[in-house]
Amino acid sequence: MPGNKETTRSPRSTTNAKARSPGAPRRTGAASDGVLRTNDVAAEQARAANDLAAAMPFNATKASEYGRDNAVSPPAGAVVEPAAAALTASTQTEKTGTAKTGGAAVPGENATITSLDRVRVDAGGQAMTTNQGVRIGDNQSSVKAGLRGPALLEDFILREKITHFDHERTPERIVHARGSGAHGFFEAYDALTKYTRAAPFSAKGKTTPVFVRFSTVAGERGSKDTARDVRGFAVKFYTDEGNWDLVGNNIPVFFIQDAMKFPDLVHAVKPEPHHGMPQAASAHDTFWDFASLMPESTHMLMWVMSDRAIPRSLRMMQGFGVHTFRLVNDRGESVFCKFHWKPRFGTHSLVWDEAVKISGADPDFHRRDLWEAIESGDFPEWELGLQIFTEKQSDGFSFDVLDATKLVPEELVPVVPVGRMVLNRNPDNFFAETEQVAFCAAHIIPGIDFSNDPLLAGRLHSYIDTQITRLGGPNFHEIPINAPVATVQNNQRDGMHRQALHRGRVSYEPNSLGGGCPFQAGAAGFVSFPAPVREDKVRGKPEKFAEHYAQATLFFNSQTDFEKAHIVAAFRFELSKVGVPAIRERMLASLVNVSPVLAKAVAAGLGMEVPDALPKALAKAPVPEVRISPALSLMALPGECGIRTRQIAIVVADGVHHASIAAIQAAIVAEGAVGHFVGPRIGRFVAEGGAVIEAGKSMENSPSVLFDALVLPDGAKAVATLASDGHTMEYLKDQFRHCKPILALGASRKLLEMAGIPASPGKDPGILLAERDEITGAAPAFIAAIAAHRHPSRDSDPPRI
Ligand code: HDE
Repeated sequence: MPGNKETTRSPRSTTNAKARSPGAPRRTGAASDGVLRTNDVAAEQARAANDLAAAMPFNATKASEYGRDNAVSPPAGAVVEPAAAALTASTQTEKTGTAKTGGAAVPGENATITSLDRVRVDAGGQAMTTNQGVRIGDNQSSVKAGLRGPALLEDFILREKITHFDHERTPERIVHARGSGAHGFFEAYDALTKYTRAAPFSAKGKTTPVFVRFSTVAGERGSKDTARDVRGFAVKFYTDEGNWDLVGNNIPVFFIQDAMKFPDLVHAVKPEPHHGMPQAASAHDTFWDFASLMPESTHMLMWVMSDRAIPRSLRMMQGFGVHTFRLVNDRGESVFCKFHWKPRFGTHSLVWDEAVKISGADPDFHRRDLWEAIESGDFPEWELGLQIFTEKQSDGFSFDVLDATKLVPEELVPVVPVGRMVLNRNPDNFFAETEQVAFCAAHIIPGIDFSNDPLLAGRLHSYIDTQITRLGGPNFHEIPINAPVATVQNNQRDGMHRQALHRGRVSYEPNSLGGGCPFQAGAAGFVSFPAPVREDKVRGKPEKFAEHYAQATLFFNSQTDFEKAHIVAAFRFELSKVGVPAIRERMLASLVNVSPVLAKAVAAGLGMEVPDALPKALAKAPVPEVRISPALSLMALPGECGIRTRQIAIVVADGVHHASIAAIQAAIVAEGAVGHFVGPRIGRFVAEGGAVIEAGKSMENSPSVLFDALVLPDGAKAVATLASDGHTMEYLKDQFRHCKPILALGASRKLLEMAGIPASPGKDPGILLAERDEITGAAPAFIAAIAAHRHPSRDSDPPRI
């Protein structure tokens, strides 16, 4: 009877289903039941299997496939324990192992999962071999008919090597191709079982391994790190109930509302198809053509034109799940939720001129920064926070929580901290881990579920679909970095590059020949939240989605003055790169709806009149709950780490005053920063009293944009050398323009004067002067100036020097 749980799980078999144990002598024709039979192994096995099959006379859970109660609380599958393990084996020889086969399958275990140790390779002390394990005698020359003769086709070693090389590249991701990854863990502050049964939140202090990949969106795999772009923030939680991927961005909203428009968006922002330009940039006609015709993108555009799109470090940006998700507890109750990652190092950004110059000086700037921070034990860390609200509550909001172009202001629903994530290990191999990792928005676990966000729905399809091409087939989940630590057991079989050796002949369910295994987990497994749906089937959008500007205005008005100025400058830059004036004008008309102040400033920067406002899709917008949200400014999260991991350039040349630069280096290193000696060239320099200083970097190979702060040395001879080197002025001017701290010791204040840098003590807390014997007093002020990250009072557009 449907719904009757008592009848759904069959009792364990008591049948005497005994199998011949491998290695035991074969029975002769005379069996114990007195019947004379051929001693045929297949028939013998079939008889033994019959006992197992007979223990399941009917499909005991069939009746429970029907009705609502069973849908929300499905029964576990029926299981019969075989009388002997060999009954469900692929082969009775399963224990006759060699060095290759190993032993028999360990009951219930899937050896393709577990830690990455099983695939780590170390060549230390080993001879080189082919892929077939044959030792290679000579890796220098190909086989030829005579030393000057033609190379021979039989050279399987050469051909294997070249063939593998020819196929070393896999297709890059269509979007988010450029990325950097790291391992770490998530730790729950407390049990969150009131809201969710999700494994990572099941107990206070519980830790779950994670792999994180940060990325830019538009650029190709080899593109620069510091492009103006959204950053991907994808976290794979290897939970003990399966993998959960929180595939988010560093911006809490998105450009579009419906998955239907995603290919259009991506085609618009990617290099233009006729000439393949520009790389990793939105500053071109097709992007702004699309954006200005899609007013729902305006809110996201505000974020992308802000300094959020040029982070100082991947370690210094927020992450967001973007969509509204559901949390579901073990009583089947659900609330809505938004995911937030807040960096312990604070939210800090570059400025545009700096980002442009860094992309030439070090296109791997973010990848290097992440790698070096982890290598030096300064582990990046984020706090996970949740905005939790009920569906009913959200019905009353002025915006629709299913619309990914809207955020839920923190002033409306606070962010509750629930745990922390620490990245404490770099990958062993970039390709095997960072490149082959496959995230999927559909990878969720019991306790988490989807909302009806139509953008999310498209993502649930897209990720697996794209991996099939990118990673060469449907078995990418078996690639070690993607394999869960929870066991994987199902009846999916075969396909390209299959690794699992499934034991036995059963690959279907229901079955009796495998003792019913693997069986459905019932209510202990993933059960979809039974969200009611009673609507007409339509291709359309809800009315509330028609409001496109209120949160763009909220974002702009919540920024500090210099953040607003940077947004204006970014729009000016991007639109100035648009060749078609009508597109510029259309975009400006859209900005009028965000803020007349913004539109006027951008128009002035483009030498244009402010046009009439773009007609709105919704004439009368609902009154927003929040008009200013301080949390939307980068200034809201200065961080808790002071100057830890900051990179400081200490310029040196022959004749520097040694003690003062040694003292300042010691002071900043004591605070966890890195003090680099940078010379007109690399190598050794002799200080005033004969002491030697080694410069690991030069002004040529490491321009000042790569550093967070600058120290200029005392010492007349050194200052004279630096004054005559053209690099020095660029060094200083960039530091000044980018509002970064400069400490000038003793005679080096002359260099400030030469660069036109106003050095009146006290006026700009980021420009510090000190004599050689004043380091003890100057160091704390310099450290405070670095911790402040930027000194925006110096910010002027156009730059003063
Ligand atoms: Fe993605 N996205 N996306 N996306 N996305 C991909 O999957 C897609 C969206 C995000 O480090 C692709 O494996 C569609 C929003 C990240 O490997 C692809 C839609 C958000 C990453 C794909 C979106 C994201 C991707 C490309 C609209 C923030 C990189 C390669 C319906 C919440 C993950 C791949 C990594 C990657 C599809 C929109 C985040 C093509 C169809 C919104 C962080 O499947």
